[in-house]
Amino acid sequence: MKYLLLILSFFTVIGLSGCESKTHVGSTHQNMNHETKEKKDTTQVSFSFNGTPESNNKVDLNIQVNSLKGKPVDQFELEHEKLMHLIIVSKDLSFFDHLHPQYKGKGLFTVIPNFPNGGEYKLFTDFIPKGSDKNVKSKLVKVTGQPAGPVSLIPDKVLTKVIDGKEITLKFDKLATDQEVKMTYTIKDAKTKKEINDLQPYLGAVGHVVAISGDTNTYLHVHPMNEKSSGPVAEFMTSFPKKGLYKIWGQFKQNGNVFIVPFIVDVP
Ligand SMILES: [Cu+2]
Repeated sequence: MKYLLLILSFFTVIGLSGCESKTHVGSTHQNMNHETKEKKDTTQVSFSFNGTPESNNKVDLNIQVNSLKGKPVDQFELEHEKLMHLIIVSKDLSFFDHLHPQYKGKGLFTVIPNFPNGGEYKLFTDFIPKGSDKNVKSKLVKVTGQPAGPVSLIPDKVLTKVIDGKEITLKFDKLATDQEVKMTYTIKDAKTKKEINDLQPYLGAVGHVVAISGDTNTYLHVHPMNEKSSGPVAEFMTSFPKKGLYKIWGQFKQNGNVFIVPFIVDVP
């Protein structure tokens, strides 16, 4: 066990020195060609519902985290104020939710997700078992109920949006795969165009960003470089492992309200 921990901490050091950014790459593909950035998963996770998941019907979701040998993992480290983060998206990425399941002990987390429609959803969970590295696990689930009309993924021509009275602009220093890409959000008041500088920490940082590829196989959970900022700028570094469409959700907080800013980009 000691040796395993030694090996794991060795990988952690390598992982951090090889990649300065706070990007976490997870993928449902086992044979990704990104071993250098891919963190080693040390757990197996099972997702189960107490009943049939159905739109607009409350059913508990259980997420059980076990070691690779099948024993419950019972200690976790806080990651941005929470023991577990759960991202739920519809298969077409039109729906997004970010939840924090409650820890019940012995590796079991529970949460009541809200599925607005029937159809397929992908769940992504990330967590850090104590003494280990960040693990990312995902699961595709079918939800019964009236399906929503399909929404196709069309890249935004202009990366500026007005949400909750705020005008948010996203800029990339470049859009390319396999290299560090800097993403800069600038947030202004939509009416007065004044820069907003009273953003509140959301989960201990100025903002959070999740990016998911159009095929839902790639999941990036990115934390800001300027965590302590209160606006108007929030900067993130990430790396897109493959080309194609991504939907990117930025989450920020002002006046006690979290607002979500979605953009769709095509990474050449
Ligand atoms: Cu979270």
